[in-house]
Amino acid sequence: MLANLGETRSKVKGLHALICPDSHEVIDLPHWPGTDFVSFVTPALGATFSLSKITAFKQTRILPPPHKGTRFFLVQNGTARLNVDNQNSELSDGHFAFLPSDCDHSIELAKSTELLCLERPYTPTQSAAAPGFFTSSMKDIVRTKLKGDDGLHIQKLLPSNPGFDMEINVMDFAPGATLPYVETHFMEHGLMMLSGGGVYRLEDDWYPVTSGDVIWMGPFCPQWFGALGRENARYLIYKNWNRDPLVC
Ligand code: UGY
Ligand code: MN
Repeated sequence: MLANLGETRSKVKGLHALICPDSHEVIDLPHWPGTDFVSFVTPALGATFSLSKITAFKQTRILPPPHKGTRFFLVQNGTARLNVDNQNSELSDGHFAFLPSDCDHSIELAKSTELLCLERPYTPTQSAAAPGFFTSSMKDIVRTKLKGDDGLHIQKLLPSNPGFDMEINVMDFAPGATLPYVETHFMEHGLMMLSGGGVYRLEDDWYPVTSGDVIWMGPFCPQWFGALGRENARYLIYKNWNRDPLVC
């Protein structure tokens, strides 16, 4: 019997996409040598950023991207040694790095290391200088309640300084917690479910989602989430931020 009858949970629609592990396409990219590369979100969908998963199948060294954009990566498993200006940072599970445009760097990945990587062009502002390179760890970022809800917490991985033209947050929902209302906003999102699951409303569709699923939400995509099950649902979410809608 055929194991796969041409079905997948993945969906691509006008203002959103849900990309699930059962439809991942693993490719080789010359500037990510020694890795399996899965691209979840790119400008081909209508997004202004790219979001990818990288798994090193051997020890390897990665150089800056072939574009002038910002690179953000999160270590999801294994270890990465980041070199910037001859200074090394050892990054393991839950550590992340922000690398501004034109930041010369290299990343040594140990075999089996997994990264989630977001890249996008930077939009400067006259009111603040472009931010510099930094690294941190999710466990060192404070957790605060969102809109006073005891069941919904947020961690802001990037500083709130207006030099940053994006936010990358972790949202943590206790079982049964939900976004307070259906959001519609001009910012777009890239999201990866880190643990747990629930139901995501995107435009007029409702999807069961679980750990490993990735979502792109375009500008003004109506969106809502409710956590289901017995463990907290956590997701990492990117959005463009701090810029006038006529500028970004
Ligand atoms: O920051 C946000 O816009 C976030 N609350 N959106 C979302 O979780 N879909
Ligand atoms: Mn939102």
